[in-house]
Amino acid sequence: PAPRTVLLTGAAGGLGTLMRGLLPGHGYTLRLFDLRPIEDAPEAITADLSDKDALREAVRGVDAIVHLAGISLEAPFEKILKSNIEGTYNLYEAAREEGVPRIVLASSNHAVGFTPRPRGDDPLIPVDTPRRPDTFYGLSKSFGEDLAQLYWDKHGLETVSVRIGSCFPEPTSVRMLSVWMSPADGARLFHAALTAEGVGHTVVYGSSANTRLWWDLSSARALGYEPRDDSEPYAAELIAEHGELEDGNPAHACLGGHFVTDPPIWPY
Ligand code: NAI
Ligand code: 15L
Repeated sequence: PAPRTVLLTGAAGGLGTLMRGLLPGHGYTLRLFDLRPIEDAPEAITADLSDKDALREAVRGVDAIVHLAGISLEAPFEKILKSNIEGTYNLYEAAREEGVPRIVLASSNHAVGFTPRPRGDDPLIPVDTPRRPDTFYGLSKSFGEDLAQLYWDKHGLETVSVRIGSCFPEPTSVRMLSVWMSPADGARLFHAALTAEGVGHTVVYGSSANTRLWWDLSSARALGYEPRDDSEPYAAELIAEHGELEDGNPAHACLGGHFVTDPPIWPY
């Protein structure tokens, strides 16, 4: 049977707020979890991913989990370790103990951020390209994908790891013309990831059907995802404002964009 009750972690965040609006339209009843209280949803569970008892209770009885909670940008290693690495482990342990069959995991393009972006006739980046994290943040997403593989191989807990590009209401940079995922396509992709049969551990890129796409969406399409949006209508205005991506600019050279060149955040 298709999953109906879904735990949405990170529900107070940007993507969580978008998905709170959109996933019910695909037939889901959401249980919400976040460190931060959610003003318009007093029933939401307000807890940290380090709180194992709260997590265990939160996952009890749900059909699936969409795991968005965590630090969503580069941060000192200790913080990434706590929220993204230990936090994701705690979530998987709670799911295993409570028998939740499937997790949709918010991975990120930054797990492969140091991969040079395709130019000209170069092929699209495949989903099995070697991981090349561009930050400790990207490294934590790389860990999440490996954790998901372990829990599938060892415990039969299924995951779709979604290497999200940029999911915001509109693309706001020239790079985002390639990596943008419209919120509506994001909900379509999460829906496909929640309902496709026999996913084991599947890794997909998360974006719309952009004209300037950099990566291969075929593993996402194989789940039944049919993107409907394309960033191209935003291209002329963004390029007029910012210019095209420059060939010699290292911040424009790789999938991860400026994450590749941003100075490290101290303390390590
Ligand atoms: P966000 O920073 O707006 O939201 C993250 C939420 O997680 C926040 O509400 C925060 O309070 C919560 N959180 C952080 N640490 C927590 C902890 N220890 N325990 C409980 N809750 C905690 O980020 P956004 O943009 O909504 O992203 C959601 C997820 O998707 C993140 O995992 C991010 O890495 C991933 N992602 C998002 C992309 C995007 O374009 N929005 C792109 C690629 C990945
Ligand atoms: C991410 O992983 C971040 O969570 C999001 O805020 C954006 O920076 C996105 O990647 C991106 O690459 O644009």
